[in-house]
Amino acid sequence: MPMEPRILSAHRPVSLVLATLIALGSSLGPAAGPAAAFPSYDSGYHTYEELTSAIRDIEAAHPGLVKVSSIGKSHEGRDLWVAKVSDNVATDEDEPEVLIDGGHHGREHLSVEMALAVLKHLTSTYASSESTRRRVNGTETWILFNLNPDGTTFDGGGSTYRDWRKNRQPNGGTSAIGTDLNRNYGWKWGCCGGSSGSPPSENYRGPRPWSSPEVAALKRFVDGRVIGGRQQIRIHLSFHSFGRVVVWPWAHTGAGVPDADDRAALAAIGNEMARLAGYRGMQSHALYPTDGDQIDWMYGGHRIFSYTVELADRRYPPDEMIATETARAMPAVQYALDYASCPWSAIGRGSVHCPPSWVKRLAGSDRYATAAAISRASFTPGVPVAYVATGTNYPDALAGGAAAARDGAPVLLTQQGSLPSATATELARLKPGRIVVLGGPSVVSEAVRSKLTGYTGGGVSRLYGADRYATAAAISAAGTPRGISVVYVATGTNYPDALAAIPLAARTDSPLLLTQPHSLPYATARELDRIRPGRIVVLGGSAVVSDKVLDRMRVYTAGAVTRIAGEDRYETAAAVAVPFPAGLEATFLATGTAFPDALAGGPAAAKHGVPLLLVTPSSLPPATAGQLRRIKPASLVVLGGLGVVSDEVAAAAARAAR
Ligand code: 3K0
Ligand code: CA
Ligand code: CA
Ligand code: ZN
Repeated sequence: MPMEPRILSAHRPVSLVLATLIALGSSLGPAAGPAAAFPSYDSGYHTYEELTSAIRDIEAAHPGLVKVSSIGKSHEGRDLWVAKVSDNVATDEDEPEVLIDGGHHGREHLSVEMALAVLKHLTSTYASSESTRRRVNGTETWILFNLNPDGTTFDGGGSTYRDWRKNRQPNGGTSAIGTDLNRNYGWKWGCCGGSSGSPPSENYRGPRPWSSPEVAALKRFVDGRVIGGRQQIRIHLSFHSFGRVVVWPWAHTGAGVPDADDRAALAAIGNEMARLAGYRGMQSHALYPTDGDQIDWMYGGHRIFSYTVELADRRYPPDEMIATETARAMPAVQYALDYASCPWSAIGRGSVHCPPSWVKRLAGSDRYATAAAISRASFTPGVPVAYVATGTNYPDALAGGAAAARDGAPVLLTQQGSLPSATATELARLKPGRIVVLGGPSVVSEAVRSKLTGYTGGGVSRLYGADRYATAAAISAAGTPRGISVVYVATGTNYPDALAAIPLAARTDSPLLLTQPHSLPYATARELDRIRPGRIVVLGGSAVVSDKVLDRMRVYTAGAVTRIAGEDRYETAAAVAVPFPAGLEATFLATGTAFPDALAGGPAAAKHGVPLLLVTPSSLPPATAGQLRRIKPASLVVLGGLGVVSDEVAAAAARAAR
C-alpha cells in the first residue's frame, strides 16, 4: 500500500529516498496514516485505496482498452488517477476525446462512484454491445476518478460523515483548511460574487487561480491535450452531487456564451442529457452564480462543451443507491460520447463546424513543427535533397520553395541559432541525399549548418546573396538552365503571391525571382539577363509589382511579359490555380494573412501536382470557393492550426468542393 516509497525506491538511492520522505514529512498522509474507511453503513462506497485497486484491476483485465496514469498529486500526496479508455489505448489516435471527472467536492462521493461506473460500463459491455464498441473505438475517453481524494478521504474517514467540501490545503495566516476546487479555476476567477475570498468559507476560491495542486494538475492535463494547435477534448462531464440537474456555461454570468451555434449546441446537448437521465437542464448561472468554476474555464479557455452533472436527490445517498443512481445517469454519458465527434451536429450544424474526414489538417505546435508535419505528409525517406530556410521571414523559403518543388524536395524551417527538434526529427526520417541551406549565416548560423551535416551523407551547401533578391537570384542561378521556357517573378515584400505560384512554377521547373514593387533589383535583373527566358510571368497586380517594373523586364525575353493577377491575394492565388485541371486528388489551403504555417506548403502541393489556394482565418474568399467548385478535389489539405484556418473555413471549403 505505501505507494510513494515504492515508486521512489525503484528509481533513487536509499539515502535520497529517506531525505525525500523526511522533507515531505506529514504531507505523505496516505502512505503514513491508517487506511481511511467509510461509515460502516456506507461501506459500498470506495475508499481511495479501494478505488485505486478497482481501477488497476479493470486495467489488468482490459489491457488493450484501459490505461491508467496519474495527472499529478493532491496536496497530501495522493495520485490523481486518470484512465484512458479506447481501442489501441497505448496510441494517441486522432479520435475525438471526452473528459469525465468526479470528486471535486469531498462529500460528493457518488460522483466518484459515477466515474468508476463509467469505466465499468465501457469495459464490461465492450464485448457484448455493438454501441459500446462504437463509442469506445470512436473516441478516447479520459476518466479522472477523483480530483479531491484528500477531501473525500477526510469526509468519509470518521464514524459519521464530516460534511467536507473543499480540499485539505492549509491557508497561511489562518487555521481554516481548504480551497473550494470548483472556484479555483483561472477563468473569471473571483469576478462576480460567485465565490468567497474568505478562507473559512465553503466557497473559498483560494489565494489565486490554480493555487490548489489538484486544479493545477487538471489544468496541466487539459492544456496538454492541445495537440497541433487543437484541443482534443470536445465534451467534458464533471460529476457532482446533488440535485439531478445538468448545467452548462456560463456560470459567472446570466449571458449565454457569445457564439450563437455554441450557445445553442451547449443547451441542446445539455437538455438532451438531462432528459435521458430524468434531470433538469439549465445554464449554470440559472442554478446559482459561481465564478472560477471548472466549466467556464473548460469552455472559455478551450471551447470544450463542458457540463456539470449533479447526481442524485440528496447529499449522502446511501450506498444502496449507487447502482441505481449511476445507471440512471449512464445514458447521458453515452449521449456525450455519441456527440463528441461533432457537438454541433446536435443542432443540425455539423457540416458548418466539422470538416469531413477527407479534409486533412497538417499542423504542429509551432511553425517548425507545422513545416515538419507538411513534409512528413508528402515526402518519403531518401529524398534527393532537403532545403532548410529561416522560419522567421518568408523570402528565402519562397524562392527556395520553387527550387525544392523542381527537385521534388521539401522545405523545412530553422531558427537562426538552433535547429528546432521537429525539424531535426523530420530530417532524421527523410535521410536526404544532401541539404541546402537557404540564406546566409545571419539568418541560419554556421552552427546550425554544421549540425545539419549529421542528417545527410551528401554534405550541406548554402545558397544566399546580400539580400532577399540576391538570395532568390542565387537559388535560381544554382539550378535554372539558360533559355528556360518561363520565369516567375513575385513581390519580395509579401508572401502570398509567391507561395501560390510555387506549384505552378513547378510544372515547368521554373525559378521564382523576387522584385521590389517599384524597382527591379539589380540581382534579379542580372539573373533574368543570364537566363533569357522564353517568357516572364509576374504574380499580382500593379499595386504589388508596378507596370514600370514589368516594362523593365521586357528586355530579358523575346516573348511576352504577362501578369497573373486578381484584385487581392485570394483572387491572385485563384487565378494561379486556373491552369490546373478539375478532378485533382487534392488542393492545398493556406492562410493569406500569416506566412509561418504556409511556408512549407508550396513544395508539398507541387509534389502532388495540385494548386495552393488562400483563405482568411475566418472566411472562405469567393475566388477560392470558385476554384474549389471547379476543381472538385478528392481531398483538401489545410496548412496550420485552428488559429490560422478555422474548422469553419475548412468545412466551408469542403462544401464548396462538393
Ligand atoms: O457549474 C456549476 O454550476 C457548479 C455547481 C456546483 C458548485 O460548484 O457549486 N454545485 S455543488 O457544489 O453543489 N456540487
Ligand atoms: Ca482509439
Ligand atoms: Ca487523440
Ligand atoms: Zn460539487
